[in-house]
Amino acid sequence: MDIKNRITELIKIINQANYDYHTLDQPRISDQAYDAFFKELVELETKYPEYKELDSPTQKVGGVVLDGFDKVTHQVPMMSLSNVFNEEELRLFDERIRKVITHFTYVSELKIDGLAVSLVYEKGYFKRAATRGNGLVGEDITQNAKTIKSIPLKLNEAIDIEVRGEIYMPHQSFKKANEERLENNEPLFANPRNAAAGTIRQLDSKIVSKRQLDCFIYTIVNQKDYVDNQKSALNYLRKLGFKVNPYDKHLQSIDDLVQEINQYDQLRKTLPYDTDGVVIKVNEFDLYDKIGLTAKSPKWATAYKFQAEQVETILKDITFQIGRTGVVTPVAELEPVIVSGSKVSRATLHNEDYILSKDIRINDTVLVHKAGEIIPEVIEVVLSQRKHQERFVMIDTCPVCHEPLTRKQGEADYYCTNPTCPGKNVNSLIHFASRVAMDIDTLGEKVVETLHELGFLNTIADIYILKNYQDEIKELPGFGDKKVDKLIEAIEQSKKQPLDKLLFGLGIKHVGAKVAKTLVKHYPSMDLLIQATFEDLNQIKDIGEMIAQSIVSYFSTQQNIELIESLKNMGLNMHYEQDNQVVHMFNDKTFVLTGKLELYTRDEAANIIEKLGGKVSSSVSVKTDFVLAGEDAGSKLKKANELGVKVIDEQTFKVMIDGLY
Ligand code: 1X8
Repeated sequence: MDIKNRITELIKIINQANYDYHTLDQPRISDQAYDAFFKELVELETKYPEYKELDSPTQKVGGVVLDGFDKVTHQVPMMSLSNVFNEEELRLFDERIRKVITHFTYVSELKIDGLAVSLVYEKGYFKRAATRGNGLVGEDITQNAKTIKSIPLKLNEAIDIEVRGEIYMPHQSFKKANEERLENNEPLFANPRNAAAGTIRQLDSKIVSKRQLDCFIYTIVNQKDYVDNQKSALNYLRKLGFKVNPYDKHLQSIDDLVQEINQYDQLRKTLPYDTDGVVIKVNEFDLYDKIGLTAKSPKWATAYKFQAEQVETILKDITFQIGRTGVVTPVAELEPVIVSGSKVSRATLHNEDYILSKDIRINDTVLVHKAGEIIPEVIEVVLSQRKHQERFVMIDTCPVCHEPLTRKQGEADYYCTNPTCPGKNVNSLIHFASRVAMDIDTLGEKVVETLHELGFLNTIADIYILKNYQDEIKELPGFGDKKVDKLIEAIEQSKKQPLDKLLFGLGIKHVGAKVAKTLVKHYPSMDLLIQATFEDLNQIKDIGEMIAQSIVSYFSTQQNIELIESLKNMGLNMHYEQDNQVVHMFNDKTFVLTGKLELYTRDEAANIIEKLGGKVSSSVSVKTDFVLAGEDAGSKLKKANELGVKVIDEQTFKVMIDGLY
């Protein structure tokens, strides 16, 4: 088959697989098969860019980096929906329509909690995606939308059409994104909607691609040109290849809807994405003009908003947690309650400003919910229940070491700046040893705490002196010979960790795993980094003023320099080696092929060698590294033997390429 046809075929196979997996939720081919097709397509497109097609799925991995987003004027404004919050308001909505028309039906759909998006297709090909913006003018997010697997790059009909829907972040992607942010010391997304909003505004579409957003489409612009009613619109959108939420219902009256609402409310708790209500639309498009619009929203549709589960409980106390950077966070100690299905006894109060702005006081009755159905949060005080509670006053000394706390200008957080604060240190030791930093797996939280309590561990440097105390430690309850030997071994091993892991492990404020990696790429040794000035650092892409300042400040503290000196003396790796690209043993080697090959054709063998960095030559010389000899090899084999060139057979060749090819 010729290359162009193969590319077309691969695009078809992969797009179908994407559709089955991401739109229908019914995968039909294995991940391995998918990966193999994808790899083949990438290779062919790289080699033959002239055959790349507009709907190629390779665009879904992103890669375009923008300076900013262009503005897009919507051909038809993107309206918002009016809201109703209870049955009474819902019936009023129905009555207002009934004043104008008598015979009509409704369609109910789930309201997806994400960001509205408009997609334009020309002759069936995806052209542009835009955010809602202010309804009239939005932002061009075409590159980012392209990475969303359920947004088709080509429709099943070659039509011009604009459709609208909601981009959202499924719970699973949200969890993953926050796990990553936690590892990188970045602030967590409060809920999937914020995460989706933050993601879609990324200028680097590769990041968007990794975050795994999704998109439901629910309406067609100028829909009367295509279909007569909403039910048909949804079905037509499905037919075109869009992902349409499956839970729409055709209802004869508002009574039917009232009946359905509770079921929707139950259903939504089981779904892998957030919904915040039910959208109700009059089904028949020919009635829309008669029903009309308000300035902001249509009168033929509304959103019935679900109540987010909020539960009352007593705030028994406010305690303080100290993190490894020294940030002191107030925590609500609650009378335990069940919120959205699980027990909650503690909730974050964020910082002093949060508590004061809501005037939260100990012994108050408070309303608790789960932000984004996940993170427990105190929303507000039930003031009617307040008696004589005293105003909250932020502590001014560290709850652990009792040294004064400081609050920097322009920041909401208080810090314990005592470098030897034990509260800070246990956490900083745990972080240092953790898998994401120095990866000393036998030095977990409990072991650190015990060794810290007993005075063996105070600073990071103490970890590397533990071996001097191993006999003592072996006597401790719960330790024993084997465990301590393993611990010491793991500590020794950790000395070889890459420099970025060490940097991340030190717990320098604002230096997460990613920043650490960026730093070592620019400063491949600790000494170079220590000498870097604020201006040097600030010039690096992704290193802003705040990070640069924090690094300079860390390295200008005598204690920190001393710590690094002792770590250096104890033999920790202070240099960064650029990512060793895996170099195959064929790299830069010259091959001569001779004789009759059984497993590969000559071309195939030559191809493999070249892909792995080698060369194929036609004659044997002292410069030849390998002669691949098949059956009936003649003069070339003889020459190789004379010159002492290594001769391999096909089986050996296969073993050599296996695993890496
Ligand atoms: C917003 C939304 C609509 C639908 C679902 N989720 C939303 N967030 C729907 O119609 N199924 S309609 C809408 C709007 O018109 N602003």
